[in-house]
Amino acid sequence: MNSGEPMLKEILKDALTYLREPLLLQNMLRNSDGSYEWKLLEWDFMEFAEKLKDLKLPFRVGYNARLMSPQWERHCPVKYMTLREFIDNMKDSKDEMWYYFDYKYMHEWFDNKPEIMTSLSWRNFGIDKDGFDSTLWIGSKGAHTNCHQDSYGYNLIAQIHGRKEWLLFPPDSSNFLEPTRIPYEESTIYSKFNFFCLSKEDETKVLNMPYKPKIIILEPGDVLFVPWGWWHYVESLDQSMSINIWLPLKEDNKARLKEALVKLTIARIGGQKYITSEDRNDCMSYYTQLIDVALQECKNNIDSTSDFVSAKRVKYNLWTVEDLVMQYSKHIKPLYDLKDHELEKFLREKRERFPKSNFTSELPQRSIDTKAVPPLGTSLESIINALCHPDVVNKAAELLLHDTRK
Ligand SMILES: O=C(O)CCC(=O)C(=O)O
Repeated sequence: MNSGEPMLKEILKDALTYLREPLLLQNMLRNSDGSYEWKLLEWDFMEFAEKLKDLKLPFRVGYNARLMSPQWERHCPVKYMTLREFIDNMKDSKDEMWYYFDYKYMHEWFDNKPEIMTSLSWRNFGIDKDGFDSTLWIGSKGAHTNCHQDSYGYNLIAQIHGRKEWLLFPPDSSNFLEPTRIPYEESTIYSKFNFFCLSKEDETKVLNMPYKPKIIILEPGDVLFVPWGWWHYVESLDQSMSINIWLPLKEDNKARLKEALVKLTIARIGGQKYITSEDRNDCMSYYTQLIDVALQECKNNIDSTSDFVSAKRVKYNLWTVEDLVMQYSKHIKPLYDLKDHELEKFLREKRERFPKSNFTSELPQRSIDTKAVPPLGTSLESIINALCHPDVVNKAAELLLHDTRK
């Protein structure tokens, strides 16, 4: 980063914990001579592949086709390839399928490769972390992550290769995005909408929402800041690679309580089969214990947090997005708000890029999952979604917190 702006990392360290609008951070990963500070950005795809040698990576496989429902992560088949095989296969590919090595903690895959783990660092954002705490995403054209909201923390995403499109809806959109906890993933609330290819009917619903999305196409070297609660749909526009890190927030205690309530509800009403094996526990008291622990953490934190925030407000002048954009225009940009007609065009083009003859409602699914996960649309699923709706869970968490404070 340019030595003329040494304060920025100190400002960001603090500001990223309270800003509520997503931001594009540019020219943050370069040295003053223009070279990249991250070695990872200096290596091209092939150089990176050579460092991974024969390591086989699991790529989720999906269809570049017009499908009725989202291609859920857990339902996709998986193909193991080295990165070199992935690159070679994609050269001859007609893009009928997409492949995604996604959501992979780097320490789980490259712990024995220090050169890779230290090839990036978040220090220019005031965060003393490197690859160990970061997550890697490598995908082909069309690889995507369905629209969802993360329960915890805020997020920084660095684009390394290729381009990725991010569509972001504010946290208040929850009531309109048809939240679902099936498929269940701890810390992820999915929307039922298939933004990869929205049906005409769903397009009308999205266009009628009172909240409009922001959009950004990330290019290599760009970093995106996603504050807590922003819903996002993400798609690779070409062969792409990105890295992200989730950073904790004080508010995560309450989110943990809400996640524990969701898990208890699903398990108690007979939905254990929806809970992934790493989160599943057949002993029912386990789930109530999770709630007790989360409640205790909230209780321990409530007073100190509110004291801390108000003391900070008095002591410092908090930076607004407008001030930051004005003062650091070379580094910080707001995201573009899609106008109604642009959103309509965006959604129509996503649907119409695939021929209608491809339209199919079912995907071939990974065989091990078809027994474990019943088809969508069962009444148990509807009951789970009603009881685990963010409004219901928020209210339950508030009542519990109120009760324990007495
Ligand atoms: O890059 C992607 O496909 C999704 C990333 C994401 O959901 C996240 O960083 O929270």
